[in-house]
Amino acid sequence: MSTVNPRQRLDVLCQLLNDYNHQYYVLDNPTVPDVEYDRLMRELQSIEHDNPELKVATSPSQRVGGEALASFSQITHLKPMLSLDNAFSDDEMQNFVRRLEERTGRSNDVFCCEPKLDGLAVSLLYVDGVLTRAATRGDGLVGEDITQNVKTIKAIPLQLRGDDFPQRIEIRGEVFMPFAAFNGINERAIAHGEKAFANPRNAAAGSLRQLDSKITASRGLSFYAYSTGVVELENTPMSDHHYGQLQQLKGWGVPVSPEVKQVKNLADMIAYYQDILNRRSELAYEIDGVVNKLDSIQGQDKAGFVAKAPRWAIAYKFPAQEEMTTLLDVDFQVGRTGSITPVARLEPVFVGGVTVSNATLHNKDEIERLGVKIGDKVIIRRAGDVIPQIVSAVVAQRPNDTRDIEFPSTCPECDSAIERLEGEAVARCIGGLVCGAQRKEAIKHFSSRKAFDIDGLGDKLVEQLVDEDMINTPSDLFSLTQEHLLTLERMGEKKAQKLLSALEASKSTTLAKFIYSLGIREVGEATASNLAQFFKTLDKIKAASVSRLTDVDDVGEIVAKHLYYFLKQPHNLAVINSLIEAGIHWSVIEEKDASALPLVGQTWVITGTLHTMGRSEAKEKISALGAKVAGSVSAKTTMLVAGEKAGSKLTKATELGVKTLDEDGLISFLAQFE
Ligand code: I6G
Repeated sequence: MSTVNPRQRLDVLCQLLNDYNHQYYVLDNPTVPDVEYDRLMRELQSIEHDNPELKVATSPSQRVGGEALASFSQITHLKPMLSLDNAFSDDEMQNFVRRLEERTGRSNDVFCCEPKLDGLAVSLLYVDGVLTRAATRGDGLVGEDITQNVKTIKAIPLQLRGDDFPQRIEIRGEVFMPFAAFNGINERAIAHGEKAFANPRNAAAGSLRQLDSKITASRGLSFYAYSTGVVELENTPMSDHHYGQLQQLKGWGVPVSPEVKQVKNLADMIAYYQDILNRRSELAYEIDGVVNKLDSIQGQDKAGFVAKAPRWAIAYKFPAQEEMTTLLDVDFQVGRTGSITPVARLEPVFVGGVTVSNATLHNKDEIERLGVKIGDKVIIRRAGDVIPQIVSAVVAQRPNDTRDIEFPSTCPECDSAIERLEGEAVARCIGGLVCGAQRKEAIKHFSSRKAFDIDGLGDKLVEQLVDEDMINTPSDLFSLTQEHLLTLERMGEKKAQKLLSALEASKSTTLAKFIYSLGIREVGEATASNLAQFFKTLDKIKAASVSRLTDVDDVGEIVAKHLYYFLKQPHNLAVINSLIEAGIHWSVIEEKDASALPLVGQTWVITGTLHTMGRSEAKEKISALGAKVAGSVSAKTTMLVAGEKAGSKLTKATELGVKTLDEDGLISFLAQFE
């Protein structure tokens, strides 16, 4: 039997874990799934636990955090950490270039541009390649010692790579929290009735300033370097250009933004700003502008500094994404599943390029957390495509005549009771289909594109039909006649005929779409498709127990219970039966030898717009080849189909190293099986 030498195994593990981090954070090319990284980390920790004398300061096990501190000590920066001047228009950028040229007497200089991350500036000191000290910016002269916390950030190397780095080098950059980590933390906080972070910057700051570094370790922080501070060169000359220095940092294993670009002149800087602004919502992290720097270090020295900012750099800021306005009122909306959502009605305000007059207040806990009252001045925030949020109430400017927000005790639509189950943040109307709002939402969902896709049946028409008592359930749609429709306002013969034809055409569907269209809680497209593939018939799904339902991919205990109870309710069964009586049908799913299908065992995800076949068709084709089609990207995803305007899923897939196919790629891929 061969015995593994712990020293040798420890070296191998350290090397592997450092390489995996480097591939992920610096080369943007992950090679192993998280589970494998975690397994190797546990093995390393176990060897270090049994052989404490082998543990070194640069061990990747430092990433998990250590003993909590009583307080942070202070660190005086070796060189002040400056701030940046801002520009808010092309004219201000033009002034920046003009002043710079006047000052340096140089023209035709190259600039270096990169996104301005909305995080926290930190200074990292490496001595002989080892991360020795890390500090916050503080007031620019004195910061806090956050070495233990920074060591938990996987993007930051504990040891520089190669052997040509300076003996002492201070690296400066931004610690930030990617949206994926931010959303996860906030979703968990809200679900547990805890305080959510207002934005990724606050979340990054709160996570970095934790006395217990284990908390920092759990927060998914990341880092990009943007400059050097003090450098003691020894025999390693740093590049005489900023861009070149960033490439050197990258070579030593320090992550640098992949968006860094050298440009020739003012027009290029403005074009760069526009390009990044256009792609802002595709980035995996929050930015608030771009930073432009004179690329030549000699030129920078000539330009010098004014007050606390360099004359050779400027932040060209994006239009504000936060604005102040007044909370006029709060309405309570009832969703398809009875969820009651407070919606803030606001004095219209222009934020980040659009006029906002509504914002979500999520739930009762959130209203209490914000301590907001009707009539208050509030700060509104809009980030990417996220629904506008109220960040805070401006209590200092509270008028005398504000009113408390009263959460209703009965449904504002149907007066049924409202219940809030234990452990849930959401309150719900228990009225089911008795509730007009739920009826409307259920029918809108039923006729939506991914469900029955009924052309000409828009939200307004559904509301009209329900308000006129012409339909109560989705199955009533199929009893509509030309005479009924013609009694509606703004309904002509042609329009009525078109709608009736669309209803007729929609009768031929698939079992997956049928299940999805029923609007069962937590049963999205992917789950509906998995259920159809697994059970093959509706009768088998109806007969399945909760435990049998959990045998289906993606179906956990909660989803199984929602399904089970939905399919036991007599009024739901009545709707299903009348739909089938109205002629809804789907083709029989054949019992194929599933193990013989080419994509069996694979998990695919589809995102973005697919112009040729549409997402539903793509999904059916991929499922028919044996793959599971899931709704979210994880390390287990085999392939991401990324159509046009693919957003966060594509970013995540890239981060995780998941393979991707664009629409053309998918079409050629599927062609081989036709
Ligand atoms: O606060 C900053 C953010 C980004 C910076 C900065 C930066 O470069 C991309 N660069 C400098 C030189 C300074 N602050 C002082």
